[in-house]
Amino acid sequence: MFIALDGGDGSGKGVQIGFLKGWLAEHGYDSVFVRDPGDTPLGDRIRALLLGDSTVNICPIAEAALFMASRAQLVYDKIKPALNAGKVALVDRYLLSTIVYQGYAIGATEDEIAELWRVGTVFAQGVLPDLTFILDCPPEECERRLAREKDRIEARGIDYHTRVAQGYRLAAASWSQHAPGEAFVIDATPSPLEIFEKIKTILESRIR
Ligand code: Z5A
Repeated sequence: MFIALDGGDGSGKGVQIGFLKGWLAEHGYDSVFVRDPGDTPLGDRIRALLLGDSTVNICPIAEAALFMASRAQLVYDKIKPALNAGKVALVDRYLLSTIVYQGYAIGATEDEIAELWRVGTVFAQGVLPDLTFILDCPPEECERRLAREKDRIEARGIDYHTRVAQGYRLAAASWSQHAPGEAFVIDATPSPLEIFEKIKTILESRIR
């Protein structure tokens, strides 16, 4: 089974992934965890370029292509082998992030969004999550939670991140037109344990 956690930066993905890893281990599931972008030698270099190096100008389509290239390697090196071995693959962000950050948040049209899903699916070699949990958190609250230096994308300001939050809801609403599997929007403002209860209930009803 392939499970993705997605949502704005600071929405609490890392905390929920910690709970999920514990739950999976407790219930005897062998799992592999990866974060996107990164987690391969190529992906880590692309990640540093995309998020860390503000001296290199990257145009929007190149940015989308770099995120997709990092993911292609991650699928090839880690996700496909894990799934083929019968393990649960757990990812922190996936193609949905590209659809939202490089699509909706920059004002892409519905046709462009559909094209991004299509090309993104090719780069992901057709390997898409069975279950996607979207942590829905107001950008102002996310920003309050993140008391650290901002990366290139985090530094884009509140308007961009408001479009990111809206983009997640739009993507969830049109999910079945573009992707297999199921996506669930989870309110990320209650306590971490309350959020995990909701995720766990859905997971228990779906996991094989
Ligand atoms: N990006 C992209 O543009 N296109 C793509 O295709 C992909 C990614 C794949 C990757 O960032 C950046 O790349 C990201 C999108 C872009 N940038 N932005 N903006 P990353 O991997 O470095 O980090 P992140 O994904 O943005 O997440 P994060 O900063 O690590 O945050 P998080 O994992 O969602 O949250 P957290 O670490 O679990 O929690 C943050 C804080 O909030 C922490 O102090 C927690 O204790 C606290 N927290 C968590 N839950 C709660 C609740 N429920 N209440 C109160 N406080 C909480």
